[in-house]
Amino acid sequence: MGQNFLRRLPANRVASCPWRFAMSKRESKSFASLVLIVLLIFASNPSQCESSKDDFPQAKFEWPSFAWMRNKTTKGTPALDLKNDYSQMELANFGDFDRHPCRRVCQQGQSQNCYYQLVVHNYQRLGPECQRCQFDERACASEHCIYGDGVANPVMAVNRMVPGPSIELCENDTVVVDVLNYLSEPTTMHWHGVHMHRTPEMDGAPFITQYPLQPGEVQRHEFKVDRSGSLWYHSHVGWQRGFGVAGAFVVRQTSQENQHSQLYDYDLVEHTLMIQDIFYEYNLQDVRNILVNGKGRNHLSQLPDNDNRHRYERLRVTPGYRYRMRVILNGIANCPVEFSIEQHRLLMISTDGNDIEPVLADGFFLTSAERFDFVLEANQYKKNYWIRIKGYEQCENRNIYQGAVLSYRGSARSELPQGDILDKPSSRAADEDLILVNDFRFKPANSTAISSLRQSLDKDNNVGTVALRSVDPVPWTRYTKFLTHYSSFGSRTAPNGEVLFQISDISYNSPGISLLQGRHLYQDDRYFCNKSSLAAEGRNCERELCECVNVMRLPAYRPLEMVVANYLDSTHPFHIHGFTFRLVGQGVLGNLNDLRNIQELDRRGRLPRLSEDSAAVAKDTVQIPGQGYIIVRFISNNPGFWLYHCHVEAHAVQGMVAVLKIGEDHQMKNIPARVRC
Ligand SMILES: *[C@@H]1O[C@H](CO)[C@@H](O)[C@H](O)[C@H]1NC(C)=O
Ligand SMILES: *[C@@H]1O[C@H](CO)[C@@H](O)[C@H](O)[C@H]1NC(C)=O
Ligand SMILES: *[C@@H]1O[C@H](CO)[C@@H](O)[C@H](O)[C@H]1NC(C)=O
Ligand SMILES: [Cu+2]
Repeated sequence: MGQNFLRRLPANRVASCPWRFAMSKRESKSFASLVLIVLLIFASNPSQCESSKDDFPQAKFEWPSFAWMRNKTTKGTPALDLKNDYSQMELANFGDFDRHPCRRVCQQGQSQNCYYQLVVHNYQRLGPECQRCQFDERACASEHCIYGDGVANPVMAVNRMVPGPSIELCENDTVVVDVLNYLSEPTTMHWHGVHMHRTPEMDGAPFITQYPLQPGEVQRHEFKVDRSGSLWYHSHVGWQRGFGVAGAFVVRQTSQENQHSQLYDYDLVEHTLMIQDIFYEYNLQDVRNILVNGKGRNHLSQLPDNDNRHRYERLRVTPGYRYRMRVILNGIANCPVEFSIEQHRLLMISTDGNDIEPVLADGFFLTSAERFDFVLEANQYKKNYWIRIKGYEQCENRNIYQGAVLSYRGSARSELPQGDILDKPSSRAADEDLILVNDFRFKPANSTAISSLRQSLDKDNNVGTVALRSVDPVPWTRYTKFLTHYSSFGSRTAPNGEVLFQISDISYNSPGISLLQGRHLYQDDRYFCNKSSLAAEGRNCERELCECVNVMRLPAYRPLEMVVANYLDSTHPFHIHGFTFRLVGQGVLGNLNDLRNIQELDRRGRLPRLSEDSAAVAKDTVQIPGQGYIIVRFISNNPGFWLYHCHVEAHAVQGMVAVLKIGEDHQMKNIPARVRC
């Protein structure tokens, strides 16, 4: 690509820096001094002098430099002597938010401004703070101990926690979060599930809605939380959320507005479970364990699951009460999980922060980035019970599972449940009769059955995602005309043998100019690509490897429909930023490998949609079954550049990413044109 995609750039800039130009000297100077001022504020805090360097263990891991996107690598030298600087910081800066004033019972008309500081930094599991935890479970609660599974490993922590501290607030609050980058590589923070209406520049997508935050820099995020539910925050750069940069972001409603408030007695932050699959050291491709709120069974040992040398997360409940629990999967590998609790049924009430008609289930599945909330009724004997998490696909190949403990008040406090985590439920119905929600295991395609929506789940009892119903009707009628866009998830082997992942036969390459900030500086037609624009240039992306800035331009304020086909055998979690969509179709097609075939099937009515009188489930992340498809609908009322990608990290980093450009430049929020090298 030459320079001809640039649009009327000031000549001095073009000359000094072809297309990834630096901030002007003045800009960068004032930016640097801002950072300096912030750091000085920390440094000038008198109490910091009392915390000696010993408070902060020196990480013993040497951080290599990663390719964090296909054409971006991390910088070798941090801007500051970070180890030194952050050991000087006051410990209070590393707090959780348990006593934050915004953590409160939500009341009508009492929205607040909520300030948080998130320090993102290199750290480790089983550091010196944890030494006694190996021998004494109570010591695990010691401040800043990240026990993990008892295997020392490098992590990237938020305020010395993995997962990071939970942020809890009320709908309509205004959030101000300062993110301080004490990593040795760039970062950004994404607020998964927040639509960022009016603040698209806060979405945290690197080179899409902002430039990454360099080591030593601070970024202030300020936005209104105009919705409720179990949301979360996570880094959107490379593998950082795999190293731990993620946390819960729970937005509550007033009890009058909460349609499910009658269904439970308690909604406690300690009942939020963030599940994450982990790798060891820097072997990013090799999944080694699953952790629940950063803890879990050590799979390297041969000890039985209920050996008291393992450290599990414990959820305490009092008999006779009903609890709302929130489960978030910060999935890194291709490792969907099945969640259930021994001897208990779960009343499923919400997914991805969107309330659903309650479904009583024995368990549910999650693919990466999905969330489910359920109500647990503490109606069993006062004992300890296993919360069971079974991994599938890559995790199943390595027999990886995990547990946590549901502990009734009145049972022995530190005891573990009897038996193994994945033991079959003893007193309950046969396996066949269990009801599992959000099952991803579809039967192989049967072309004669394609036109039935209820087809093809592994077990007839199970409830597929598309069978869930929202508590809110869809915002359209049977007369609404949708503009349909077809795309596909697939993979391709590059000439050098590397496996790349693709959307619509294109592997995404990150641009050099941030699309939102620089949109007046380039010409769309020259800067963006899509399959048809490449075809017009004579390239056939079905045969050769196409890599570019894959942008789909779609109109704003229109009913849009996306049909996304999955050419691969395994399920992939599809996520779009900026919108919550309704899932109106999901199924298996078989090996079709070509969008033209899918369009043809659709033309012949073989990809059915739910009718408008069914309140299709609202989600922001949904699995596309292996060799299957999904159909989602939304009103494109949020102009901007919104990432659209697979939430499996290895796939996203290897190109399974595209951008939705919703609306025209002039319809988007005015943001100072900005370029930066
Ligand atoms: C938030 O704002 C919306 C729209 O103004 C309003 O309907 C809703 O009641 C508010 N919620 C709370 C908790 O104040
Ligand atoms: C395919 O589906 C049809 C209709 O539902 C059914 O009659 C047939 O037995 C199925 N074939 C297979 C191989 O499952
Ligand atoms: C694909 O690119 C062409 C040429 O730049 C453009 O006219 C068209 O709108 C693009 N299609 C989509 C869906 O963005
Ligand atoms: Cu994927």
